[in-house]
Amino acid sequence: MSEKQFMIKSHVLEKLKPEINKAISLITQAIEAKRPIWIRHHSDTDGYCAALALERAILPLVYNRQAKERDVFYFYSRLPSKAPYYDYVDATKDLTNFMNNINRFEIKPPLIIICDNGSSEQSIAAIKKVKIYGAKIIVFDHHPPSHEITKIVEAHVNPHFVGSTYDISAGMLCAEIAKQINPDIDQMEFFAAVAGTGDKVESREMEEYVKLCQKHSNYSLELIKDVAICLDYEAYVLGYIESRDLVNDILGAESSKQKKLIEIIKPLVKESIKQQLETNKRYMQIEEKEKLIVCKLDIESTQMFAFPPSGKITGITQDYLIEKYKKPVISLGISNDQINIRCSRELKKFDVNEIIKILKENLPYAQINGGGHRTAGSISFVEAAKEEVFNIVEEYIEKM
Ligand SMILES: [Mn+2]
Repeated sequence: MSEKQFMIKSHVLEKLKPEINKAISLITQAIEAKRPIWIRHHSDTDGYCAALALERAILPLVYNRQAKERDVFYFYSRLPSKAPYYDYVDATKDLTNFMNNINRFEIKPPLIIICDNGSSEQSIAAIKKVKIYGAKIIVFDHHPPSHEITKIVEAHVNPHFVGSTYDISAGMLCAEIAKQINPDIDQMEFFAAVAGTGDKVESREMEEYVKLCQKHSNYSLELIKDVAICLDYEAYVLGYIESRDLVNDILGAESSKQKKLIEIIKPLVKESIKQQLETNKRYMQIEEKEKLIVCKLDIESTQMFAFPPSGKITGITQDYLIEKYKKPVISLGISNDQINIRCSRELKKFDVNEIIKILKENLPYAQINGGGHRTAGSISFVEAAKEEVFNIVEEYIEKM
């Protein structure tokens, strides 16, 4: 295993190698032993790329182990999760479904692979619950991780553990892992580039994947961006549905279908984002400070449809303001029981997870929840605490 090369050169990937190898051997052992493999993934572009990369690698190997084609159905499953963690409700559904299979068909409990979520504390109860019934767990994530998770899962791969906070997204990581599981698959550099684009990764690693794509005549920069936004939109449309063919075709399993799908989806996305930006520009409140711009947007009164969702509405504003002012921006999308936050990465001291910690300490009655990355995340609370939460967030921003 150790002689296998990654698609790109990266110190982060090299340092992750022992844990990656551990995860890969668990996956290949599961396939050999006819242990079902269930993939759970965040339902955004990065999460889909991560899960579909693994699916491309794993599914043919699962087929090879089955005498009858229809049996594959019992040995492989992939489902998106809307929550940014392994949701307790999703885990309970998984548990119910795999126990039904075990009781009916006498098969083993699954190896559950959680992609682009699963690293944070909020996943602990869900993971412990499915483990009581014999499931094994692998987590591939790039959100700030909890060491508790490492103690309860079979393998936990997360770049934070080797000192990298935002160089490699879950999709980039899983594209590499998929290629090592099954070297026969192609398109993995493309999956990695689309994933990184979806999660706005700006790293040397990201540049390498884009460079690899440019060597390939079919993967233009425009296609990478188009697929990233189309996948994001379809993720919202699909919700909890798998839709294997559709998402695979958007990623280019069948390129003629990919082209037709992009032709339909891209104008829909562009139009809804354009309309939302017009609304945001009119109703956002801008405060120009010495070193930064602070933008407040009331989501409750500016959101028309479910797409773009509140996080994305905030992101649209953020992108627009960075472009306009050429200095660091903090955007707050404010709902009655939630604040979405986007912050320029130059503001090194800013950390959404730190704000959450402060809020929890100061407002123990507000049911503070949330998380995400350092500069992009959300905080939820009981509606009654809106003013108090907002004051503390403002105080925190004052210190930047
Ligand atoms: Mn991600």
